Amino acid sequence: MRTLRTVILLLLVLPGACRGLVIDHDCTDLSQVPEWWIRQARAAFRMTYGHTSHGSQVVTGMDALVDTFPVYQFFDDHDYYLSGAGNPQAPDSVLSLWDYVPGGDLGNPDWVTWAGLTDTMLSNANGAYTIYPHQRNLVMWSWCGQVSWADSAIIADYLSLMSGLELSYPNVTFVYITSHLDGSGVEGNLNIRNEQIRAYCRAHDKLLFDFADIESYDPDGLVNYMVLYGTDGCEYDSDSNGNPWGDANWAQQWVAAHPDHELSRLAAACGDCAHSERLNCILKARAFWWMLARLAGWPGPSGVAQGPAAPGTATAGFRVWPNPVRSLGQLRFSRPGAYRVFNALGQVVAAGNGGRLPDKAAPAGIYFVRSAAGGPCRRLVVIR
Ligand SMILES: [Ca+2]
Repeated sequence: MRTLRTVILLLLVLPGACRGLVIDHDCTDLSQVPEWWIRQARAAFRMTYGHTSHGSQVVTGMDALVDTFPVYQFFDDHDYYLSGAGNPQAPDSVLSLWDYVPGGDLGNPDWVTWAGLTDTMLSNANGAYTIYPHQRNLVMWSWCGQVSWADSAIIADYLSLMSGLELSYPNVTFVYITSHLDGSGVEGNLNIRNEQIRAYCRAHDKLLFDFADIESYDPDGLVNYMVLYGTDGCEYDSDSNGNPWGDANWAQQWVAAHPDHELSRLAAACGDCAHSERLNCILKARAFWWMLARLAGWPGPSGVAQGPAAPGTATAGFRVWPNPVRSLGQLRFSRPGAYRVFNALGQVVAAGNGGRLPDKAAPAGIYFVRSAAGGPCRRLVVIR
């Protein structure tokens, strides 16, 4: 109990600038993300993605993206860890993505099985993995259509289970997610439940991949099609009768209006996008890579220091690099002073003066760096 109180207290005193991250329709323009950060993300993360058909949209788009732009390399090396070294392993510089692992989705076969499967996978409690630890540091699950009929208690349970996993695995980043559109508009149960997820993530500084918001906008971002009863197939109500089905389709319209745009070419090269238009899969994939770049340390389009010439984060205050890093002692700071490094629980794992930290190996994961002189804290990725 004392430990729990301590954890809660530490969470409360986490630096205010260590905010959560929301990935939405404003996060699909990868031309804003320096390639250097994509490479950092590839090297930093070893993830799992449990999903069924709707969730496959992200990976379908990633496949199309890498076919045109090899920098977005990823590789599924689940068999290597599952069955042994005879199977191929993702190179250190390539994103390791276990696709469809664990099986099921957030509502399939029920509302809670995914959490137990995640726990078993991460801890290898059933000994399923021949090679362990398998070094997973990013876990994502998606919904199928279940949020359309979920009530508030079910969503509260989802959020609670996610938070519980975060406490059990402080060096693993967990991606919260909303569910795809279903044509029920602003007042529909789906949007109300998605808003419940968003509110929780905002209030608790979580990482949210806003699946529904991404498919609510075309690349111009001027119209919220969810309000127009947008569907998972990108249909919307264009004649104000409240019925989107068989009506207009924003993805088809956008591609027709921009036939020579890079996005249209990518969409044309994309395989079947489950339940949806290929443009939607491309946008989801681009948002996904944006998310990885942010997690790897890219400060976002408003950041000052971007690209290989200045690989730190420098929106204000101080910069710290390299990021990702293997040992805290390798870190360098743009100004001298006292620094502290927190883990995801808000616990101080290292502290030092003069712009140096003890040469300490911390477990791989996401950390936060704070300067005693103030300013925003910095997200730091430690890799092995
Ligand atoms: Ca209509």
